Amino acid sequence: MRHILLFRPFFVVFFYLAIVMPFFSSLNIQSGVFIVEAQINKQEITLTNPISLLFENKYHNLSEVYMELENFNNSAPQLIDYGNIGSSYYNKSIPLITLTNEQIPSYSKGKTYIVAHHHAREHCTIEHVLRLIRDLVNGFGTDPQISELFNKYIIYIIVTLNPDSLDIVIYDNEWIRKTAKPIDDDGDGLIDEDGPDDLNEDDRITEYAVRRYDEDFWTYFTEGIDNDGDGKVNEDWIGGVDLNRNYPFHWNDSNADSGATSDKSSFTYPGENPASEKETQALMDFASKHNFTHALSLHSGTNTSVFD
Ligand SMILES: [Ca+2]
Ligand SMILES: [Ca+2]
Ligand SMILES: [Ca+2]
Ligand SMILES: [Ca+2]
Ligand SMILES: [Zn+2]
Repeated sequence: MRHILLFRPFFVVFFYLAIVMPFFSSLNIQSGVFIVEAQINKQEITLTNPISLLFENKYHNLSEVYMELENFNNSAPQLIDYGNIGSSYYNKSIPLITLTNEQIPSYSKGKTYIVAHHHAREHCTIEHVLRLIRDLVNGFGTDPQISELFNKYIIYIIVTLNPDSLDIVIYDNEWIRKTAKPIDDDGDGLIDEDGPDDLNEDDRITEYAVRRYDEDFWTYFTEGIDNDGDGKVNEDWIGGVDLNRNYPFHWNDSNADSGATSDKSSFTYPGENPASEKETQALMDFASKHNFTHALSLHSGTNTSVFD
């Protein structure tokens, strides 16, 4: 990096003398690289400062997530782009926020992406990136390190890769992990017919563990009844596929840490085929379009950073 910075002025001068000046003089246009730099300095970036969350003290549902991103984008359009990388099984937008100082050309900027919320119940990662966007934007122009991030890098943030699942996990079943795509987990011809039930009406699905006196392991159950009378309880929840097991890399590989299973009711069911899910394909297409130097995939459950 230090090399590049050292030599860049020479390169710019060379570039200007050898290519830009002849090009523009041939067009008889009084412009060039240095004029562009001057324009950057003249323009002011105006922010509704500081930007803040519309829904500060609650977990966001999906429409609230979209409202936050719209509001961010309107508050700092010169630092934020709001788009999507595609759509989910139920055609919900998979939202993409792009952070950079848009007044500085992007051709030399390093690119990083952060993806949140593969797993439904790990939606605190959405809360994390919403606050990350807010704090980065608010730090621009006051915090030198954050300003440098905006000037030299482009940070892409996929706010939820699994938008279909968010309202289900907030309003219905806080334990779901996979996508909301309807799948017949137990092969009885009915789809998603027997998920957990809030029997004591406390607005939660209680999970409990049972251990027999002669066993040394615990078995976990979720609150519910046999909704379809097949003798099994909670055997076919809403959804779905484990998006984080659906990538082609070591897909359904019993030798990989992620393991293998064809059990559709498993929390780690990897789907029918590698990259079978729209959401997986959207992220792969997005990643292949850019030359990313870093990528972060956010999950929750343990306080761990895993580097590859
Ligand atoms: Ca079924
Ligand atoms: Ca199901
Ligand atoms: Ca049942
Ligand atoms: Ca059943
Ligand atoms: Zn996860």
